[in-house]
Amino acid sequence: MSKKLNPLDLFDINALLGEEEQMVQQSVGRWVDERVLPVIGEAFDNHEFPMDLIPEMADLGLFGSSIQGYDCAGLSYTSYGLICQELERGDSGLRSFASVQSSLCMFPIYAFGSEEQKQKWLPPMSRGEVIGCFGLTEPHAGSDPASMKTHAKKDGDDWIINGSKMWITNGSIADLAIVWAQTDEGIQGFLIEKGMKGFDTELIKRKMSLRASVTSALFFDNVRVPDANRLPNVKGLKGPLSCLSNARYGISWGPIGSAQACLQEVIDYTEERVLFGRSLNENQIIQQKLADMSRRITTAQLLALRLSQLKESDDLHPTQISMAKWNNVRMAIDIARECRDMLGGAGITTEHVAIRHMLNLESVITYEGTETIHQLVVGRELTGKNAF
Ligand code: TGC
Ligand code: FAD
Repeated sequence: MSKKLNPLDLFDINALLGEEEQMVQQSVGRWVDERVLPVIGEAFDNHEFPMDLIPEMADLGLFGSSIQGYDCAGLSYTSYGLICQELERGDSGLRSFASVQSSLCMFPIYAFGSEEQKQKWLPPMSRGEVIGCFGLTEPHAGSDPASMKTHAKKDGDDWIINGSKMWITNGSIADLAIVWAQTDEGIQGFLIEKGMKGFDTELIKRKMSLRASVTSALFFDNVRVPDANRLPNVKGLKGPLSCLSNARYGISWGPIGSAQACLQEVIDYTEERVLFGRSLNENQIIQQKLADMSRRITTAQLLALRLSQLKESDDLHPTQISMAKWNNVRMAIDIARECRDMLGGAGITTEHVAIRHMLNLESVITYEGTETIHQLVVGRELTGKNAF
C-alpha cells in the first residue's frame, strides 16, 4: 500500500515550501490549535474580538511580517500567505486583524511614509502596541472608492478633514487610522491619531458575520491634522489600491484555511456518524462530496502558491490577484456551506466550526472588492473594456 496522504494537503504543497516557510506555518498553526481554537467559538458567540491574543500574535512576528527592518520579521510573501492561511483556519476575524495591521496600515506607512513616520509607527505596530485601521469605504462609496466624499483642505501647515468612513475593521480599537481623503491634488492618505479633536468612532453591532472582529464607522468633524501626518509619497487612487493588492494577496491564501478546517471537521464527523447501519462516509455521495472539496482546496492551494511566486518575483498583476481572491473565497464559502449541510442539524450551532466559517466568509467575499468587482477586473483584462 502506498503512503497515506495528508487529506488537507493532498498534493504535498508543504514540500514546495522553504525551510523558513515550513517553520512559520508550523509555529503559527500550533499557536492557532493551542490558543485560538479553544476560545474562538465563544468569542464569535459573544460578538467579541479576543484582544488578549494581540500580544501573542506580535510575539510570533505576525504584524508587518514581510517588512524589512523597523523591528519587523522580514519574512517572504509566501510566509505571509501561510500566516493568513493558518490564522483563517482559526477564524477570519483573526486573519482580518492581521491583514489590516500588516497590509493596510504598516504597508502604506512603509511604502508611502516619510522616514520619520516609519520610525515612529512601524516598531510599535509590529509589537502590537499600536493598533491600526484603514478607512477607504464610505456609506455611499464602497465598490467605487473614487467617488468618496471625505475631503481634506489645506489650512496653513495643517489639513482640515471632514467626512465619514463605514465598515472599518478595528475602527473602535485603533490607535491610528490610515484615512484616504479627496484633496485639491487628488486622493491622499492621512494618519489620524486616536484622541484628535473631532475624530470619533462607532461600533457596528448585530453583525451575523465576522463576529469575532471589531467593525466600526469613523467620523471626522473638522479634524485638524498636521502636514507631518500626511503620507507624502503617493497621490491618487493607486495609493489605497496598492494596499488592497497586498491585503487581497493574503486573502487569496486565508480562506484555504477556513476550507481545510471545515473539511477536517466533516471527515471526522462522517466517520463517527452512523446512519442506516453504516458510517456516513461509507456512502458514495458523501465520498464524492469529500473528494470534490479536496480537489477544490488543492487547486486553490496551487493558485495561491503560483500567486506567491509571482509576488516574490515582483511580477504580479492586479488582475491575477483578483482572479485568485475570487476563486479562493468562492471555493471556501461553497465548501463551508456544504460542510454545514453534511453536519445536519448539528451544523447549525457554533459547537461545530462550519457555520462560523460560512458566516465569516460572507464578509470575506464582500470586502477587499466584492466577487463581482473581481470578475469585472478579469473581464476588463480579457476584453479591454471597462464594465464598472
Ligand atoms: P483604475 O482606473 O483601474 O485605477 C486607478 C489608479 O490605480 C491604479 N491601480 C492600482 N494600483 C495598485 N494596485 C492595484 N490593484 C491597482 N488597481 C488600479 C491604476 O493603475 C491607476 O493608476 P493611475 O496612476 O493611472 O491613476 O481605477 P478604477 O476607478 O477603474 O477602479 C476600479 C475598481 C473597481 C477595480 C476599484 O475601484 C476597486 O478595486 N474597487 C473595490 C474597492 C475595495 O476593494 N475596497 C476595499 C476597502 S478595504 C477593505 O475592504 C478592508 S477589509 C479588511 C479586513 O478586515 O481584512
Ligand atoms: P456596494 O459597492 O454598494 O455593492 C453592492 C452590490 O453591488 C455588491 O453585490 C457589488 O458586487 C455590486 N456591484 C457594485 N458595482 C457593480 C457593478 N458595476 N456591476 C455590477 N454589480 C456591482 N472597508 C474599508 O475601507 N476598511 C475596512 O477595514 C473594511 N473592513 C470591512 C469589514 C467588514 C466586515 C465588511 C463587511 C466590510 C469592510 N469594508 C472595509 C468595506 C468593504 O470593502 C465594502 O463593503 C465593499 O468594498 C463593498 O462595498 P459596499 O458595501 O458599499 O457595497
